[in-house]
Amino acid sequence: MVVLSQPVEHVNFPAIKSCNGNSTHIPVVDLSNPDAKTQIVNACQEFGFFKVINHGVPMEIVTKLEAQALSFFKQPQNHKNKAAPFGYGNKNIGRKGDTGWVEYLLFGTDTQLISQNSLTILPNDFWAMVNKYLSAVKNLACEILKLMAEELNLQPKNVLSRLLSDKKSDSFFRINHYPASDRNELGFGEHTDPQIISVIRSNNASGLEIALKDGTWTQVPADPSSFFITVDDCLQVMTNGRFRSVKHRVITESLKERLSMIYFGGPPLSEKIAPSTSLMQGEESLYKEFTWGEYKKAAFNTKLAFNRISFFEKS
Ligand code: GA4
Repeated sequence: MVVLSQPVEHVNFPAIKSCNGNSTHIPVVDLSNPDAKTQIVNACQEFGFFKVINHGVPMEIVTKLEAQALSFFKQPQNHKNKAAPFGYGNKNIGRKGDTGWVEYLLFGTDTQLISQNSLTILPNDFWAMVNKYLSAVKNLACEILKLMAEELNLQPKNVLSRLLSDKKSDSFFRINHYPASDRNELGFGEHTDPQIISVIRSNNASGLEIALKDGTWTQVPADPSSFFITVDDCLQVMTNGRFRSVKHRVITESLKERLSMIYFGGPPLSEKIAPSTSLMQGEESLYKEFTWGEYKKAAFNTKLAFNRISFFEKS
């Protein structure tokens, strides 16, 4: 008999069909390969998504943080609810009524204030590990953005990575826990991420699916030792549509709990986002210029599945 760690409440959760069996080859970028930058750009154009191996992030940090997160999610519901002011959420996503078979912790990457105030619920050890993890994945994201800029001939080389390494970078971190269930569940509905790039790491439970260029969905096989990268809305705009912000969703594998940790690399709020002039070479800009603050405000007031880039497309 399988004992589920969470009470099963299926109210308002319709049965869901995953794209089972439909799996395409997901591009893999080996960061130790001298061709990595070409592989990255090709993957961003074709898929807006790729897996990274030989990434240099110590697995010890990853597994320790994962264990701490799981021990938090195993706490009684009334204890976890006390973490709501510090980013805990259960089944509700965003402000517009979206729901999913997921509980999560979501906070800005500047964790100093929140960690000081939440110590009775989320211990010091947890925050120390979050900070180690964030510094490692931010470095990884910056390395990838540098390689991208190099391959696209953008100057200076840090033109993309500086947006994340800036002290004022508005980046987020999310730990999603999808409890085991007796059936497949819609864990996190289809959406694109609004930021520049996101770095995803999950345990050995599959569930992540991405939409291909032709609109069909494909499963992403789990690989706990690798990271997955998504191209987000701002990067689609900065490349004038060369890169695609990838639509993705999570449909849980039944009977296996899934834990994923996602770093959303965003620019400072005042940063102007527009297609890079050196990429345009005579072509028309597809988008109106905006600041990340303006985009974020508009984006966070939409339903999850909404095409947010459409607000800023030139007609
Ligand atoms: C999707 C990517 C990140 O998880 C997130 C999400 C955010 C939230 O959970 O508050 C949003 C969603 C995400 C985009 C549209 C709005 C805002 C939920 C939602 C319905 C943290 C983010 O940056 O944008």
